Amino acid sequence: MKESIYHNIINKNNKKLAILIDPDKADEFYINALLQLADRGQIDFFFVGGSLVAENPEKIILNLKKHTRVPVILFPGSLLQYTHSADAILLLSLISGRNPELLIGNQVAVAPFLKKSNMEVLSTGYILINTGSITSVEYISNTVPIPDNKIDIVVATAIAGEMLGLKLIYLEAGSGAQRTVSPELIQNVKQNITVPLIVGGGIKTEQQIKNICNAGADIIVLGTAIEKDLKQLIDFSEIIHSYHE
Ligand code: 1GP
Repeated sequence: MKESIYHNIINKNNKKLAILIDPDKADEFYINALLQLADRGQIDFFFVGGSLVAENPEKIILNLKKHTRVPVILFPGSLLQYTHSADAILLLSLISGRNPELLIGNQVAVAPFLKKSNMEVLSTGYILINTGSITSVEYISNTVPIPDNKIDIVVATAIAGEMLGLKLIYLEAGSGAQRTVSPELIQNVKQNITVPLIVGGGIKTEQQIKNICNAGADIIVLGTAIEKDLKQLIDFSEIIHSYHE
């Protein structure tokens, strides 16, 4: 039996890099280049999905799976992005918001499909953080992100997510965010939960990656910065993988 992805996340004392692939933006050239880097151990996970995509992720997921052993994880922005061809799915509950469809409605709709699939289900408390500008995920989800200076609210939300049994907590500034989730916020959340912490949105410099790693993120998600300049991935990956706790 293949080792579970979650088991791998919680049992290895290292930080991991997830590359977010937006099915609408990834051409063949980009995917091939990512596959080569994955081959060399520079990518730990592929997350596939987006807030609003015109293309079902299935084609890209099947292509990735055919060419790499790096786990391919569906990161669905909506039910329309569902496919059972990934290795795992982030079953997101948008716990920073009060939109019942994104808290439990969509999960109920997709549960019978997941039950029949072979995908590993990674239940995830998805927490949107407002770092200054309105992001696609905020607009599309019709929820209010938690302001990044309300540390107590973010921490309480993360604790509640863990208490409800969610296996991962994800602090999301939104794709292309001008500012990342702050290290202070990450540190406060990390000190109050025991489940792995994913952080993403707006991360584009080595210094930001170091700060986010030092603050306690376990999985760092990069999308836009890598789409813009793929070469950076090598250095970014080295920094993330240099951390051993
Ligand atoms: C994943 O939405 C992020 O959490 C990705 O954000 O595209 O800004 O890297 P970027």
